[in-house]
Amino acid sequence: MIDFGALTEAVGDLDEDVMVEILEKVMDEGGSEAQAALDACQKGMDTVGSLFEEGEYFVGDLIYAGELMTKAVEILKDGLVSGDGSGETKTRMILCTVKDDLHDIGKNIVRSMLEAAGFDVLDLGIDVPAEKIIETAKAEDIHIIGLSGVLTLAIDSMKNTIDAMKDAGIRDQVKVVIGGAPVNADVCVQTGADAWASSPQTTIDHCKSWAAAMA
Ligand code: B12
Repeated sequence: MIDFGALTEAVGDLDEDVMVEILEKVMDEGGSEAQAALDACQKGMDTVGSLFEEGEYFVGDLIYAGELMTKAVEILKDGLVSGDGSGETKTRMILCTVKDDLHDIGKNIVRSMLEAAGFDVLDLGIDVPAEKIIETAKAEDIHIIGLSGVLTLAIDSMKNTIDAMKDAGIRDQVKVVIGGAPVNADVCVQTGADAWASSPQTTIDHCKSWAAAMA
């Protein structure tokens, strides 16, 4: 029996030893609870964020929390990914963190899971300006774009990016899915994206249905 509350607490307390111990137990038991464990870790990151806002934690703690989350994904990876894309022609897509935002842990998780689901993901990295995304989509003939952002100001960057796609005349030819902590249905409407997701699985579902319609 996995104690997910203790896992959330360990991440919130930045207690690497306890976190690793619980995650290894999840994998020793076959990894079927890997997604639930990831969700528990993500809740722990919310605690870290709140303690940062309250002045209890500092930027160094955020950096360490990021390293913990990366480690958590490394341990859980085999339980998170359900590969079914091998052998098929892979749909290429772009994924990146939008301009002015440097957070990439969530994006990297989404990338790993999209790849496992059979997508060929062109990861443009962090703090990516609209021009680079548009240039790449045109040059590589890409029709699915995932935009990630964790800061509130990332919402503006997402909107600006999608507006720039309209100005460049490619908006009708691409599907855009957005994600990250501040993203919800309202933000989806506000930015003009086609879809939004808060979990990698929902992201995969959107991208798969678009890829099927484009095939
Ligand atoms: C770790 C962290 C950092 C690390 C990031 C390391 C890294 N390599 O990413 C570092 C130290 C660099 C950092 C820096 C800063 N941070 Co910071 N950070 C965090 C923290 C604690 C965790 C973020 C995280 O990784 N969460 C875990 C991941 C897995 O969750 P996720 O990103 O939401 O991803 C999931 C889903 O959203 C979805 N998803 C993600 N991407 C995508 C994309 C698509 C297309 C789809 C469909 C789905 C999807 O799937 C993922 C998996 O389930 C958050 C607090 C929090 N609760 O989020 C603060 C937080 C985001 N940071 C914050 C701040 C203020 C900062 C700084 C300004 C601090 C400073 N004074 O310097 C800088 C900003 C730098 C910048 N310009 O971006 C604030 C943002 C406030 C705001 N509302 O804008 C937060 C909320 C903390 C807080 N409560 O104050 N940070």
